[in-house]
Amino acid sequence: MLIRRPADIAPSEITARELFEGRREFIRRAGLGLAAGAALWHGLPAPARAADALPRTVPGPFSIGEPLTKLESAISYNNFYEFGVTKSGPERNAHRMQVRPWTLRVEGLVCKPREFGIEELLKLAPMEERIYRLRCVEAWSMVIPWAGYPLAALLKAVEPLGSAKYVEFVTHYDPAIMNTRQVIEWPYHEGLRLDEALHPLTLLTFGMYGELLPNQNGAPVRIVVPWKYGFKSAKSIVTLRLLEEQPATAWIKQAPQEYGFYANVNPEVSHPRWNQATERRIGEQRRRPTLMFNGYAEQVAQLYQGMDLHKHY
Ligand SMILES: Nc1nc2c(c(=O)[nH]1)N[C@H]1C(S)=C(S)[C@@H](COP(=O)(O)O)O[C@H]1N2
Ligand SMILES: [Mo]
Repeated sequence: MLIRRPADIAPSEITARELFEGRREFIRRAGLGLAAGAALWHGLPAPARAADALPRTVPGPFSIGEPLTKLESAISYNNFYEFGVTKSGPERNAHRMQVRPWTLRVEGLVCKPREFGIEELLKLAPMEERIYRLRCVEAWSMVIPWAGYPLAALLKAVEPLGSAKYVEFVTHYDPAIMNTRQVIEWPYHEGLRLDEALHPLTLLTFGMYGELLPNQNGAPVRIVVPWKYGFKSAKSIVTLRLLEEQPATAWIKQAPQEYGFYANVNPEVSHPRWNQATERRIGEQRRRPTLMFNGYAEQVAQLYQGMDLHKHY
């Protein structure tokens, strides 16, 4: 299902047509079960959609025209350490997580702290499909059609105070179903500077390939920050906290000499244990050069003007 897309075909047309064949397989592998059945018709002249299906998406900005990673790879080759440290662990184990009901709490330096139920959150802003690269610090990358809307839409709804400078994400942790060995500190936590969080590329993400997220990809709601290494894109988030000070993150606590707060994809700065100048697109044999800011330099380079990115890695 390697999709080569002529420039004149909208991503929405491609996903409706080409992804249809993979959809049965998707639902089986992702364990989405009956509720997702109605969403089979996503993008087609359709009967009523189930209440808990992904809302209809519109094509969003910033999509790239590169071949999509095979669905089968995107849902079976994952990093989700709470469900195991191997790539196949999350697909095997993440079905144990209950993703309904689910609430996301937004708190800290905001005028209107509150909880959002997942159903309300799904409808807060128009759902877009955006084809983004995701590049892991381990030097592999994927191209995935995500579904979501800018995180800025949620932040605006709670009205950040002038003193808010950072956003911290805390993800779900349940020792009864997740790794209890402290591979990294649980719950997994990550953060962004407020201007990064408000950037229109930063996507509050609910789906992929036209369906709700499979658990192993961070259901029911995750962040996707496409110009940063994948570890910034926290999965299965439960709390979003606005702060004045830069939050400590799970990976910085784990290995501060290897993982920085910014984690911008940067081919010019080596990871202490490996070079970061090239990457392997999952499904390809050859290595390709890694692009500055994962190819999104035009959109985000100005956020880091005057910063030494060798120091702020
Ligand atoms: N909660 C949580 N979120 C997480 C991780 C994790 O271990 N736990 N791994 C991160 C890393 S290292 C990567 S590369 C991406 C992988 O996302 P994907 O499996 O959907 O491709 O998720 C990120 N989000
Ligand atoms: Mo990663």
